Amino acid sequence: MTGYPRLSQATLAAAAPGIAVPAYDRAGIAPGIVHFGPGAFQRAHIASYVEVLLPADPRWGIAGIALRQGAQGAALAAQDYLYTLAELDEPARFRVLGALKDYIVAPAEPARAVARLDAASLVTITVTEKGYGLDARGELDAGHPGIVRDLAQPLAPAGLIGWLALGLARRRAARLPPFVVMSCDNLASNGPKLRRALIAFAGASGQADLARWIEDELRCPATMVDSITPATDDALRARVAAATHLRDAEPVQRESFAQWVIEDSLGPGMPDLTAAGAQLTGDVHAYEQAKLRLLNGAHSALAYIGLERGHATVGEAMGDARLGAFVERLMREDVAATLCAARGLDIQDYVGVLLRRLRNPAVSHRLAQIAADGSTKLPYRFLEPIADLLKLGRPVTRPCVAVAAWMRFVRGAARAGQPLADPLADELLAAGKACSGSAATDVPRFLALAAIFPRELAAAPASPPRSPPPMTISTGALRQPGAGAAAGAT
Ligand code: CS2
Repeated sequence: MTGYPRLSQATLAAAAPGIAVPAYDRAGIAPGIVHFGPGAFQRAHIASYVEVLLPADPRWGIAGIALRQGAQGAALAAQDYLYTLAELDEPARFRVLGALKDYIVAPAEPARAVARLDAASLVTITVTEKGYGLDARGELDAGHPGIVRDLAQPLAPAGLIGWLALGLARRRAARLPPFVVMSCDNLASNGPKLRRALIAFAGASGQADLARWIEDELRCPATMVDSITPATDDALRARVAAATHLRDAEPVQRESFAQWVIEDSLGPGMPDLTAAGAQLTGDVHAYEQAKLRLLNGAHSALAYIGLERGHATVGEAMGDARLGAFVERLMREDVAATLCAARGLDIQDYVGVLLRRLRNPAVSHRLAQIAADGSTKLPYRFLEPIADLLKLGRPVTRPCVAVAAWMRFVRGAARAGQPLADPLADELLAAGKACSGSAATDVPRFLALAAIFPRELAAAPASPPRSPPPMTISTGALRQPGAGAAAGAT
């Protein structure tokens, strides 16, 4: 592996035969897209759609803006922002993508970030759920430390909302139309939430005119993005070098399946993403909800229950007959009942496709990766479906088992003195440490975390008749399929 040259524009010609590399003139590509959060998901998913457009339309190169320091930008710069995408299938497919034209670490080079934003027509975003500074209701959290900081210094922002507000204020001052802003994070109603957060931020920073202008002018379409993207590791680097004959420090990998559903409100002057395979629809909410509750919900259930049962990857957890069957019933019998219909989306067929994807032997997806940031994922993956099931008078046992498994996961980390990757790590570890082992007192400690559990849900009396209490801290239902969760933590 070490004998191969480092991937760069100059070494592209050395790529192994059959490896697709950018065949267009990269020097002529203008970065019409700015992307906040140019991590593995964006580079594996969004950039692969944009790549398809570039030979015919050179306006849509991507300038990535990272909001935190990290080594990735320098590694990508050393390869002229080229990197390899491995599509995991039998056999895997490798191609070098050239859509990324720049990668700016905003705290290090704020002026360059501003200049890129000034020149963008479309701003796409993957900063994860925790990057928005929203409260449990999905509104701007004016007490969030990052928001407080940016409200005090709107001309030198650090967070996503502050940066977007600055870019929009500059457009307005220059009497130019705003860029289109597209959240591609796993957040229910991501577009409307982002729009409301920007309006609230502009208002709270004393820019009432900007708030009104955003309200009147800004397009913020909702989107659903989907492709399972395991984190980059040395095994991938070695595989990529062997296949491409080039050394790539920052390759990315994903399943070959990819989906991008975008609310049909982009307006004029946008890249033709449908030509690259994206779907435009008026029904994005239905797609988004089905994906978040079914795929992401299944992922989190597999992560917290699977880790407890000694599994390391999604494939292993799905291969555990009891857990696989449990997750299928969670999807088909519980979550499916909470979803709204959309044209062209048959929920039971969709579940069938998801189950095949979760069992794909070509993808090794670590449960620990999915288990991170539980406090931001639980609400739309489990709590909203639980609230809907309660309204429908249906049992909530299975989603509650998944929530209970998350509580045990947190408690386990606290007891073992391990760190927790979660924006609420301090509060969660404190709750976990205070656990005695009795569900009757431990569960309420977690339910009291108002940033995660809405008051009404935490106070909800147990579910419908004959169903066990909703928050039993046990995976007992797995051991007794159909019998409901057994109370009591061990
Ligand atoms: C996963 C997602 O890590 C997680 O929480 O559930 O990253 C999931 O793989 C993607 O949303 C799939 O599109």
